[in-house]
Amino acid sequence: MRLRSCSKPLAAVACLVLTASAAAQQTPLRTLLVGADRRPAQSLDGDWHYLVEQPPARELYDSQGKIRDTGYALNTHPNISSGPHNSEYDFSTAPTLKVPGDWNTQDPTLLRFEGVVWYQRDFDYTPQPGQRTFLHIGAANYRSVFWVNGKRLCEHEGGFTPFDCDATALLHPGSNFVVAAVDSTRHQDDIPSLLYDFYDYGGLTRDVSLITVPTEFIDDYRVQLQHGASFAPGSAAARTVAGYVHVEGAAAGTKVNIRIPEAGVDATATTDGNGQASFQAEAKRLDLWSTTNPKLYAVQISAGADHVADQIGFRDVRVDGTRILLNGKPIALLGANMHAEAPVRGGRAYSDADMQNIVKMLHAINANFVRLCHYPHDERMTRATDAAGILAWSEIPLWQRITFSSPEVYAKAVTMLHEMIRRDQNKASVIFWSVSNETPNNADRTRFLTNLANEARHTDSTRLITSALIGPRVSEDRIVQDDPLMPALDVVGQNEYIGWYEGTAEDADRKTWVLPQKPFIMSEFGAEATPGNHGGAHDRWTEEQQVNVLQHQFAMIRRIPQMRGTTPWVLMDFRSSTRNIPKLQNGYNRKGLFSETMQPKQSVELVRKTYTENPPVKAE
Ligand code: GCB
Repeated sequence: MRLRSCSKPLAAVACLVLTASAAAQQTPLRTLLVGADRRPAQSLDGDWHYLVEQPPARELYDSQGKIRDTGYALNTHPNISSGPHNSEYDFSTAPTLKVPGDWNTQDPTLLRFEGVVWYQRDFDYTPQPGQRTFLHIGAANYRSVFWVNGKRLCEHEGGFTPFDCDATALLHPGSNFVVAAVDSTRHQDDIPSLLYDFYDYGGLTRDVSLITVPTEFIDDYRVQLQHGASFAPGSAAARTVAGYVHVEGAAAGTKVNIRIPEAGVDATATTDGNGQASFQAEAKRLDLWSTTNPKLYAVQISAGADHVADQIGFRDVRVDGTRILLNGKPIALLGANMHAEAPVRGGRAYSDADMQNIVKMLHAINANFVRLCHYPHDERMTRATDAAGILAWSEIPLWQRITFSSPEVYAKAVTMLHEMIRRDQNKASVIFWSVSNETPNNADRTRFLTNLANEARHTDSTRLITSALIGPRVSEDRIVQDDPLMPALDVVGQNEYIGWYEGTAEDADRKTWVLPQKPFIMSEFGAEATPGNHGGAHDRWTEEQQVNVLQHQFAMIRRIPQMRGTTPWVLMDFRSSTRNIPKLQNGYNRKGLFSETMQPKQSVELVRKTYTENPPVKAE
């Protein structure tokens, strides 16, 4: 998919123009380079000057709410000692923020700031003839606008997915500058909308770089185990690798080469009129990726002068009745939820060290699964789960209530879904695309999410589509889940907080669940415990009560035959502006098994022991 850049105010979806024609190749593109993190790049991470704009942010928006291309965007310097009075800002002497990184945890005055922050940095650049250069942005929360050398380059909406803007025509040899305005202001028609239980970390929260590619370049590829392989006893081992490579700007008949030397794959294919080359090749030997053997292969893709080298695992995931099969074998998913919150340092997670700390905590509970909440995490996270053999659930930030009746909001959701899928479509660990979390059961919502789930399946039929549901019909102790969204899902996530938001931990012992014949995951349950706070099993906010709630939950889950996975809420305490009980919460949701500094609460040992010795769910 490629997107032409456009100048409509901040509505990326309005700019979505699918183009198939190679003839339009000189038009600036906004695209999404698959494997961007694997390409040689000129990093623009580091110190960026910044200026904060208080609402209503008139430097960025005119009185109609349209983006202005004047003022800060031009990065002029004030005449301080001579000449006429002109501008009253100066990036060159302004303080700096680190990119990647949220602004909230870097400047104490911005801890709770939600609004517009302007960023600027200089960089040297040497154009290379016959090449295109993209500004790659890993994520900018929530809306962002970029100017290069004083000219508008692109805009993006959505705080958790990457985008690439073709800056070729705006760059020149020598010194250049880029200005970005990032707006984290909440609006009703955003995704997420006005209210959510996680922190609105603003800024350029992920890597920024310049990626240079030839005029004809690989922008998209999928290299996977052929879906639908037979794993039946006696059948030949599944080892057909299949997929496609898309070459932007390529004429029909362009040769594409896919090599996986260790697996003995050396395939060639040719592009069709849309630049797409499909291939299928028998591997001489192929170790399938699994939780116990997370084997990744070096994959080399080339087309003309362009090359991409990736690391890809090959596996199959599917549903059979109420079972989830990984490489043909039933699997039980034992995990936890996790926000993209940096352990110890605090703020948005972005570094390899952050990801390794998260993996360390998952290992500590003997998890083989993680639900990455409630938005796509940094790509380093799914690289880390690929390497560690931890299966992952990835979700778009469609949290509880959004404007389900709006076609514009639906278009935004589709864009976010595509951006999420496209970035991680070659990650073996990612087995679930989740379309939402805890949405109200009504006709608009059901239509919206059913269409979105179908869109997800249509875009990627090799993974399972899910959503975390809430609010089943409760009649005394009988819980009947009959949400009409379920037919659109392959696997159903069920959230509930018996013992915390409702009743006592022991109430779980009496519940019976009436669920359709589908695989379920108990995707949220838990209780808050202030780290180091001790008391009896019924004393709220204590580690002992958290353990008690989880114990009764595990016992209840064990009695539900369709349950194939559990993810307690949540692996680690996380910052939330809605959690304001002094001393007990201090701005953090305390349902973590670990504190925000990775101190294990008593529940860590309970979960580890349960997952190791007596798992609450069976594979079949
Ligand atoms: C939920 C939400 C999650 C919250 C959690 C809580 O149901 O899905 O985002 O953080 O409950 O702690 O209330």
